[in-house]
Amino acid sequence: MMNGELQAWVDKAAKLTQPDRIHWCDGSQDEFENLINVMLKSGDLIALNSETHPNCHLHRSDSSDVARTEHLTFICTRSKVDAGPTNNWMDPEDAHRNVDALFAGSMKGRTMYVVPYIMGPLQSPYASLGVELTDSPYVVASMRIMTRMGQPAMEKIAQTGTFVKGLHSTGDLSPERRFIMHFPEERMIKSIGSGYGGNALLGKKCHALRLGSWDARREGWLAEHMLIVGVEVPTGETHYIAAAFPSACGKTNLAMLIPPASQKGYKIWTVGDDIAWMHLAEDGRLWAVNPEAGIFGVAPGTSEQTNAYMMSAVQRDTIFTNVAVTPDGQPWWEGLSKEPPPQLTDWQGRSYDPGNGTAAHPNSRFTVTNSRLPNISPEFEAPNGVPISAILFGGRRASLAPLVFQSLNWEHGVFVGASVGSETTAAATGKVGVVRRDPMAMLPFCGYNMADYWSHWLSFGAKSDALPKIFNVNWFRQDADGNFMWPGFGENLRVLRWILDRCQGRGAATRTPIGYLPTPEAIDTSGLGLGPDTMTELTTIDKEAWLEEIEDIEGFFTKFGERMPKALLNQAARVKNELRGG
Ligand code: TSX
Ligand code: MN
Repeated sequence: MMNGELQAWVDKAAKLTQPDRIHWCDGSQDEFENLINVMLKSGDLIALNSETHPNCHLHRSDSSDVARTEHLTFICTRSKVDAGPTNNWMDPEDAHRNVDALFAGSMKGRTMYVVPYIMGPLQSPYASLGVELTDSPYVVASMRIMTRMGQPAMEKIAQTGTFVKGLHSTGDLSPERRFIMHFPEERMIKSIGSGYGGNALLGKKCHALRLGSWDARREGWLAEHMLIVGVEVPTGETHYIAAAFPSACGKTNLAMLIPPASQKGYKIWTVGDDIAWMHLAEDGRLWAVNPEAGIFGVAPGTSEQTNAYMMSAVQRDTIFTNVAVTPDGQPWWEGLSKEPPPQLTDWQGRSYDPGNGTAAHPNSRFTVTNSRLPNISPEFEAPNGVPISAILFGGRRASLAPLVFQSLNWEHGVFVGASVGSETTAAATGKVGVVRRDPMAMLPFCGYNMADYWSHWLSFGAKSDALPKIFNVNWFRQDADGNFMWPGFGENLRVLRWILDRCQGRGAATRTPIGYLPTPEAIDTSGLGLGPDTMTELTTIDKEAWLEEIEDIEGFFTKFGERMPKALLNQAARVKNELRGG
C-alpha cells in the first residue's frame, strides 16, 4: 500500500532537486551496512579500531559546519507575532521561494533517500510520523540510530496518512546558502546547506521540539527539552523525574547518574537524555515518552569518571563526528583522559598541534542507540510512557541560586522555568560567566511565541491536582576562592532523594519568597566531608541579590509585550514584595 500524498511529495521534491536516483529506506540491517560501505568508499566515514571499538566509525564534517546555526533557523508562520520575539521569522511564501531556489538541482549526481521514521515508541498513541528526504548518507545512517526508521514507519504512514515532511540537502555546505526553515502550519521542514546533526537530522530538534511544541499546544500536551530518568529506591519502587537544563550543565550525565557506593539500593534508569513528550492522563498525572531512539551526545568531558554508562555504550556500533583519533584508530576527545595520547590526529585530520586549538572539536559528538546503555529503562518502549513525579529546571550559577528549591505551586513553578538562566562557559561563544536567559532550556527550540508557550504551561494548573512538583537545582555554586561547593555527579542523587521526599509529603523545608528550601540537615551529606557552613550557605538566599535577579527577569519578560501572561508578571511582583518583607 502506498500513501498518495507521500508519493506526490517525493515526485515534487525530485523534480526540484533532480537526484540521479531515489532510494526508499526500509531500515534493515543490510541497508545500514550498505550505507556504511558507500561512505567508507567515499571517505565520508573512516573505520575505527575494530578490536577496541567494533563497528565504530568516524565522520569529519566540513570545518564550517560543526554546530546548529541559530541565526539561519527560521519559524515561518503566516503571522509574525506567532513566532514571537525570540525566533527568526520569515513569511512562508518568501521562505519557500528563497530555499526552493537553493534546492533547485541540489541533488544532481546524488541519491535522494526517502527516510520514513517514527518519533516515539512504536505502539504509542503519542507517536508522531515523519519522512525526511535527504541526499546525505550520513544523515540516513544517523536517523536509523536516532529514530525508529524504516518499514514499520512506512506502514503506519500508509495507514494514517499524516506525517511531517522534511526536505534536506547538504547543498554546497556554504554558510551563505544555509537555511533551516520550519513551517509549523504545514507541518513541514526545509533544511539546506548543512550536514550537521541538529540542522540535518530533522526528527530531533526540528520535528520533536519545534514542530512538536506547536502540535503540543494545539493538542494540549507538552513537547520539552528534557531528560527522563527513573530513580529506583531501596524498597524497589521507581519514581520518574524530567529535567531541563541549558547546554553545558551536564544534562546527559544526570540522565545516566551512577549512585556512589554510599547510596546503597538506589539506581538510575535512563528513559531519555534530551527530549520528553508529556501528556496529561486520566489519572491527572503527566506521563512522558522519549520520542527518540538514540543519543546524539557531546563527546568532550565524557569519561569513566563523569559518565561510565555512556562510555560503555560508545564502545561499539557508534558513529563519532569530529573527534580526534589515536594512531591505532581509537577515538579521543578532551576530558577522556588527563593528557592527550601521543601522535593524535585532530578532528580536521591534521597531526594534532595545540597551537591549532583542541584535538576534538568542542561540539564533537557520538551517535548511538539507546539500547546500548547498560541502564536503559525497561519502560523506555512503554507506549504510554512513565508518570512524572518531579520536573527539574536548573542552570550554571556560581552564586545566587541555592543547591535546590521547590516552587510554591504550579504557577510559581512555571515562573521558575521561565526564569532559567545559565552562565556561559568557555565552550560557548561570547563572554565567560555572563547569565543568559534560556526559559525551560527551550529558547532555541520553541516553535512559536514563548509568551504563548508559557500560557500553555500555565493552563495545566487548572486541569489537574496531581501534576509533578517543580524544582530548581544548581550543581555549580562556587565559594569565594572559586571552588565548587557541591561535589556534583553521583552525589546529586542525595538532592534527588530530597526532591522525591518532598513529592511524597516528607523532607524538611523552609518557605522563602523564592520557594521551599531544604533545611541544612534535610539533605543527607554523610561521608561527604563538607565544611560546617557549606550546607547552610547552599540553602540560604541573599535577598538583595535575589531582588536584582527578579528585576533582570522582569526586564527579560518585557520583550514579550502584550502576549506576556499576567500570572508570571504577578509572580515576579510577589517574590519582590516578599523579599522586601511585605
Ligand atoms: O555533569 C556534571 N554534573 C551533573 C552530573 C550528574 N558536571 C559537568 C558539567 C559539564 C558539562 C558537573 N560539574 C557537575 C555535575 O553535577 N558539577 C560540576 C562542578 C564540579 C567539578 C568538579 C568537582 C566537583 C564539582 N570535583 C572534582 O573535580 C574533584
Ligand atoms: Mn539538547
